[in-house]
Amino acid sequence: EGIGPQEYTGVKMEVVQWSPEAEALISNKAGNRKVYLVAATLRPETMYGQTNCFVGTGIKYGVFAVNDKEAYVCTVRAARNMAFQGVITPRGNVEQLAELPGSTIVGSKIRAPFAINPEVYVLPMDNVLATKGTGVVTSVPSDSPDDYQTLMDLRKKPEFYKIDPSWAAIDPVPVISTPAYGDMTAPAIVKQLKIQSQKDTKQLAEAKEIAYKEGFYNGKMIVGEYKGEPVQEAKVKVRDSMIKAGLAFAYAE
Ligand code: A2H
Repeated sequence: EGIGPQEYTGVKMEVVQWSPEAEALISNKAGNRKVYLVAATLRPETMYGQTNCFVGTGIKYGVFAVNDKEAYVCTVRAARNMAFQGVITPRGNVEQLAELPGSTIVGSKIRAPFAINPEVYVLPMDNVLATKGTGVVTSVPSDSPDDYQTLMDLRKKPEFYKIDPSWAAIDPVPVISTPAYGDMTAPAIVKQLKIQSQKDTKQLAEAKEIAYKEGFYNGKMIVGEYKGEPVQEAKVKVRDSMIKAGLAFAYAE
């Protein structure tokens, strides 16, 4: 994280089926709008490998009107940024339709754009920051050490995390091949650094750094429209293609 704004991709994940708790809170408040969870990512080229999505159970989310047809689920902080960036109209104005504690969103089913597994579940992650991005993190366990370790924690202790084991059943999907770690970069680094849980935040920060550099400088796409191309080139192409398809937008902070 350097100086100056971070250029994220806002990934639109349409809600296919709300959890009963979220359904009760929203009832008909979004009207006829399609509702999307919006995840902020720095690695749009990995979206083929989404296996689930993460929220913080202690974070407060809102459902915000984008226009007459769409609404986004994110933190109020992110919605305000989006309004000032012209993503939400009218510019500068935020209309909150409903409020959802993160814990109520867990168990909802969403459509993950470009993913090889098109429908995935929302799961809890301890280390989601309310102060970064949208507060929604899409999970790519093949290439993100945090995502991989959290998925393993959830599979180990589903009762503790209050989830149905079937929500965490999708396995990591190979998306990028790196010379040093093969086609499962994040799991290989997690193993190498002997990371045991998502609470190992110091080692996970190191793993994230290694995975990011290896993927960006040496990675090659092994799936999708840009299969065979270096990550450095595919990154912007996948992003542009998602934006063109109406499945993503530029988001900075
Ligand atoms: B990345 P930076 Cl495959 N709290 O997307 C915690 N983490 C968050 C977050 C929040 N509120 N909002 C976004 N993030 C995650 C994909 C990915 C990401 C891969 C590999 C590495 C990676 C799939 N998860 O991030 O602090 C999001 O996860 C490591 C750079 O702004 C987002 O990109 O640098 C990244 O952290 C943004 O982190």
